[in-house]
Amino acid sequence: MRDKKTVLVTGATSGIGKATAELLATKGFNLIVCGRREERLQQLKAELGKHTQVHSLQFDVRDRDAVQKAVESLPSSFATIDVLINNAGNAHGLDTIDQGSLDDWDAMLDINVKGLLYISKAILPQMVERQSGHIINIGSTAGKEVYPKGNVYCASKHAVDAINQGMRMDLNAHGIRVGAVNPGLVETEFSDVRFKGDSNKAEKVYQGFQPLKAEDIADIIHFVITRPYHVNIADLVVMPTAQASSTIVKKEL
Ligand code: NDP
Ligand code: 8X3
Repeated sequence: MRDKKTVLVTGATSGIGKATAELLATKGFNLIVCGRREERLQQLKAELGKHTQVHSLQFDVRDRDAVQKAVESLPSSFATIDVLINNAGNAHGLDTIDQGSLDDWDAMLDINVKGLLYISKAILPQMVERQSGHIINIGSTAGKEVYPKGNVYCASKHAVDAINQGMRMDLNAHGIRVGAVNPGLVETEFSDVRFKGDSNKAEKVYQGFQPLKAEDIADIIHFVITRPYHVNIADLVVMPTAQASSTIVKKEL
C-alpha cells in the first residue's frame, strides 16, 4: 500500500507548475516533475527532495514518442500516477491574425493542445485500469473568451476547455475526476515567452495592478485535489481582483 499519492506536473520548471510542485511536495504528495530544461528539473528535484519523493522526466510535450517513453521509464515507485496536472503551455506572440507567425501558431497548437493530449493518452490507460485518478487541465480565461491579437492562443485554450469537458464525459464511467483551472493574469515567465525574451514588454503586462501569483494558482490546485472523492471541481475561473475580463483590467495611474 502506497503511503502518499503521486502527482505528475507538466511544465514544472517555471511559474504555475513549479509553484504547484513546491506546494504539493510539502503537503504529503510524491512528485513527478516534467519540463524541457534539465538543469531546472535537477534543481527542483534537489529542493523538493527535502520534503518528499521526487522523480524528474525531461521531454518536450510536442514529441509524442518522447512523451510515451518518458512515462514508460518511470520506476515502479512512481509508476502509479494518481493526479495528472496538465499545465505545460505558453503563448507565442501577440499579433493580429494577418501578422501572426506560422511557427508561433504551430508552437501553441502543438504544445497547448496536442502536448496535453499526448501526455494524457500516455497516462490514461493506467487510470482506466485502476478505475481511479484525477486530471487537472490548466486552461485560461483565454479559453472562455477571445481578446484582440489573442486569436490562436485563445483557440488553443478554447480547445483545452473542450477537451476538459470531453474528458470528463468519457472518463465518467471509470470514476476518474476531470476538471479545469482557468486563470486570468498570473505573473510568471508566460509573457517573457510570449514576447520572446523582451522583458520590457513582458513587465508592462503586469504593471499598474496586482496580478495573480503562481502560488495563488498552486493553492487552488491543492484545494481542488484534496476535496473528498465525491467532489469534482469541474471548471474554475480565477482572476486578479483588478481584472474583470481579458480586456478590462483596472489599473492605477
Ligand atoms: P511559464 O512560462 O512560467 O511556464 C510554462 C511551463 O511550460 C514551463 O515549465 C515550461 O517548461 C513548460 N513548457 C513549455 N513548452 C513546453 C514543451 N514544449 N514541452 C514541455 N514543457 C513545456 O508560464 P505559466 O506558468 O504562466 O504557464 C503555465 C500554464 O498556465 C500554461 O498552460 C499557460 O497557458 C497557463 N496560463 C497562464 C496564465 C498566465 O497569465 N501566466 C494565465 C492562464 C493560463 P520548459 O521550458 O522547461 O519545457
Ligand atoms: C494567460 C492569460 O490573458 O494573458 O492565459 O491570455 S492571458
